[in-house]
Amino acid sequence: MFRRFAAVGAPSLLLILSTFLLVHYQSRILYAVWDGALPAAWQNVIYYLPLILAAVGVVVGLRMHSCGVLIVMLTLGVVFGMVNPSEGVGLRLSGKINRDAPVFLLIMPVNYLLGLWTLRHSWRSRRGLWALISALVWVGAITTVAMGGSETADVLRQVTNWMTTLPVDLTVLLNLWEGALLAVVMAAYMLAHAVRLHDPIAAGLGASLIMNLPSITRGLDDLSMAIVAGAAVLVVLVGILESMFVLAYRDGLTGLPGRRGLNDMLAQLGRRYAIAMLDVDHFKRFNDRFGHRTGDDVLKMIAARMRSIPGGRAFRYGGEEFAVIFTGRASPKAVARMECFREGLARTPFVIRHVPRSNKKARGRKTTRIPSRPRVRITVSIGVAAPGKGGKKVPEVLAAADKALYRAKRAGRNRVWWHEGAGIKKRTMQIS
Ligand code: GH3
Ligand code: MG
Ligand code: MG
Repeated sequence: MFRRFAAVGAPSLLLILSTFLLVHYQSRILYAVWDGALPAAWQNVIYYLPLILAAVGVVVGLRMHSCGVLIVMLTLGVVFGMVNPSEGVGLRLSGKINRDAPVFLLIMPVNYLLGLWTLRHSWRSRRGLWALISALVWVGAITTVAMGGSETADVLRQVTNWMTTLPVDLTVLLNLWEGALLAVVMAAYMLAHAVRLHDPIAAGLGASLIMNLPSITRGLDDLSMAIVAGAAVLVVLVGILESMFVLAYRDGLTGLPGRRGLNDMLAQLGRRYAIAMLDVDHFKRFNDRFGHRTGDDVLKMIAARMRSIPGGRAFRYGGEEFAVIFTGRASPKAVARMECFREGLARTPFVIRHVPRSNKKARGRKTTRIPSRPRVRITVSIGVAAPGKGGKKVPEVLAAADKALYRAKRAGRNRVWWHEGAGIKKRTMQIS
């Protein structure tokens, strides 16, 4: 659980922390640097930065076909773009919204939630289009009210009047601290969602919502506002980058790094390593009997167990084949550890929860009656190889591990075979 949280939430947490520290101390540090070093025109760039980043985010959202990203980026761009400058510097689209107006409380949590729910929907789908229109109408309505009266009190009064016409009393949301609390609760919901679904974009959204807190609860000067706004956009972009990394390197079913990750690691290996290739025994037969979904569960279970092989890094090689790389001091122990893994797996029966009724092959076989929650023994065959004294190259070691695996299959499956040293004459030893 902690590893999952660290994987999806660490970049966001770091950004939150550094932004808050920067906002707390920036006046002294940044102004001191600027005063001597930067020409005035460049100083202004930072005020434009949130809008530039939000525009990049809109382009990324369009490219990803993600309605959620589009909603959040447009919301951040419009709201921060319209905030009133306190010292008359920097970019504001219209400069109409008071910086302490309740727009943040009303717009951000609602639109972020819409964004979270439509992250995987195209803005051209029906649900996506409705969410996008609702988000924009919501931003438009609240900013129009906020722009109608320049005083915060006026805005609050107008919105409160409108809210009292509703069947539920929502006016408590307009109090700064209760509103901020709502934003924190929603951010926690987004982080929980991120950890559960391993979704770094949701983590970015939660973090971004927290970034808005200083704008909600305290009056910020222009520079702090620009930093907070920039960070609120940036943390979502970091989440998107992280999710692209996950897409490129992680296998979607098992969560293990895939072929690309394996190739990267193989390219970085030193002199001492061992490669184990693992293949599930008779898996086609298993799929035919219990269905592909249950087959997928088996692959997930094997991957979860492989994660805890000591000293080894597991990869999904493809299909029902996996690879484990041992480096440095762990490599001489590779065979023993793979043998231990094989034995443990074979000893633990796999309980099948859903026996497919519609599986024609399972039904057609009249002689094999399947009990309601059958326990099945899953076994794997493993081939291990190391460069040995001859100093074989990585492709040769990979081929040797593959060959050892083939021999393990031919010898009857559910066993580990080991192939070491240079040249084909070297003995292939059966360990189990
Ligand atoms: P052997 O013991 O010789 O390895 O026999 P096998 O049946 O495991 O080998 P074979 O190569 O004939 O079949 C591999 C099967 O693995 C076929 C395919 O349906 C299944 N498979 C590959 N990838 C997946 C997957 O992602 N999910 C599921 N459920 N099955 C998969
Ligand atoms: Mg295979
Ligand atoms: Mg197989």
